[in-house]
Amino acid sequence: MKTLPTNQWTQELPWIDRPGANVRAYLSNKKTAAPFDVEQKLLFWQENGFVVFENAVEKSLLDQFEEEIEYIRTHSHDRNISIELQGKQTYTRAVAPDKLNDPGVKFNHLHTVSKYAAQLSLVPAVSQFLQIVFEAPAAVTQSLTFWRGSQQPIHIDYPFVCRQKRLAYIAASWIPLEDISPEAGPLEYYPGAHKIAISGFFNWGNGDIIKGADSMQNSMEFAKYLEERVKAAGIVPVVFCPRKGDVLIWHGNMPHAGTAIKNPELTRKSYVTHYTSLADYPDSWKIPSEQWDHRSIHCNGGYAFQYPWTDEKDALPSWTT
Ligand SMILES: O=C(O)CCC(=O)C(=O)O
Repeated sequence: MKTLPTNQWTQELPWIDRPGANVRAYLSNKKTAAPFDVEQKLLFWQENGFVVFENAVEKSLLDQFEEEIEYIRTHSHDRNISIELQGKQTYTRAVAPDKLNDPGVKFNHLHTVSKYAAQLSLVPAVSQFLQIVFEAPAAVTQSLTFWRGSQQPIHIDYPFVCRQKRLAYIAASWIPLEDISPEAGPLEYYPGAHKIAISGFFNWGNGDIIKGADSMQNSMEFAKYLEERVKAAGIVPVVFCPRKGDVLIWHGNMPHAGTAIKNPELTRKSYVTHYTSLADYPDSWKIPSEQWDHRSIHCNGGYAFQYPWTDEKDALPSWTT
């Protein structure tokens, strides 16, 4: 049997994932000022592959972000914002305005056009926590805004989100824009399953651990593989029903899924960000440093950049005023 080239993942791990990593010893040599118990959070992350910060996101920022989404809906043809509608990638200008009221609509990469979105990606708890994990500032690679539960099958992010220079330098945050009902198709995740001994490596075909356009295996086969792995390890998922103001951060190798929507009347408004470290941000996505002032957000130690292909005319009022 062919051995998978898993060193893409294992060769350059964040310090906390390296074999024998000792959080207490690591911290004894570092100055880490953060408004949370760094040691407790890091130990929990190392063991479980996620952390939750309660009441860590300003509600006024969440409200401003929601108002800006309302602005997109009412000015949908003024700007070309990337969206997903009924599973298809498209743009606001390409669809009839009333389609944007479809609760299934998903907004892509609002952190590149909305300052509120970028600030949500970089709330203090997340930026500061990831800076310690990555030993470098966190940099946003992508974001997704959901109005309803995704009902996505179980998956791990890195086979899909893999443009960062060192594959294992990846994490995500999940911010509810409202209190999440158990009936609304909440997110679920599998504590401890981020460990390679549990997740293993899925072979997408030809020994590849990343999904490509020509992969021989598909996402459903990946889901089946992960379901078997977590079941064999006796891991049961935690269904995440946070309150507005909370934030979850998960490890790049953490299996997670969108659960079934039990009440289709309910929204499940949420904002997801994927990160790498500034050192691992893809070169081809970089904008010239002289443009950083007006095309990036730097807050709480983290960075969110417009993409080089972002048309500045698409930026929303929060970005331009
Ligand atoms: O929010 C969800 O239901 C799933 C989000 C997700 O899986 C992701 O963005 O990687």
